[in-house]
Amino acid sequence: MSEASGTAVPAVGIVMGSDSDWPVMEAAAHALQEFDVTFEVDVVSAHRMPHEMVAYGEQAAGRGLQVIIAGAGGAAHLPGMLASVTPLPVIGVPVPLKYLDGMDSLLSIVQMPAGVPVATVSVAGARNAGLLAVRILAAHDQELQARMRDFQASLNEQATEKGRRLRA
Ligand code: RP5
Repeated sequence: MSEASGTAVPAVGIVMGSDSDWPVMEAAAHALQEFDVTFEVDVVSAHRMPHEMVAYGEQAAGRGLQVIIAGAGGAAHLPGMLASVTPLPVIGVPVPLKYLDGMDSLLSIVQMPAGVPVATVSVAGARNAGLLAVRILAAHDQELQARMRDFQASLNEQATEKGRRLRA
């Protein structure tokens, strides 16, 4: 799945350690689609294809990507290792596996050493990863920022309506 059209460079790179992460990670893609943000999707395993992983991170900014969303489960080193070789913002998504309820993934991603930040979302929080990427891009895109404000207003309306129903 890729929204990148022709030779145009997408704004966001969504990568994951395995295709088994996709059922969690596709929510990031859907969030980006809602805002018409272009993206690419790939498997870049930190442990099974380390050289390709480093190459992806080293080339990302030069290719024109602006944000990387990286998801992995278990010993989830992909987001942190990408952050170590790219100047781009990296958003980490802890993918829950069969054991430990995603705590292993969460702690592997969130406990980064000072100087190498990864913006870690909640366990299986790929939708928020996509929305955070939109916000980062919107900092220098007034039209995108306006759409984010509209989205936030819609959340407010939905929450307000829930209270209205409860009170009725
Ligand atoms: C991690 O190992 C991947 O990110 C995935 O969450 C996990 C299991 O991978 P598979 O064995 O399903 O390919 O690196």
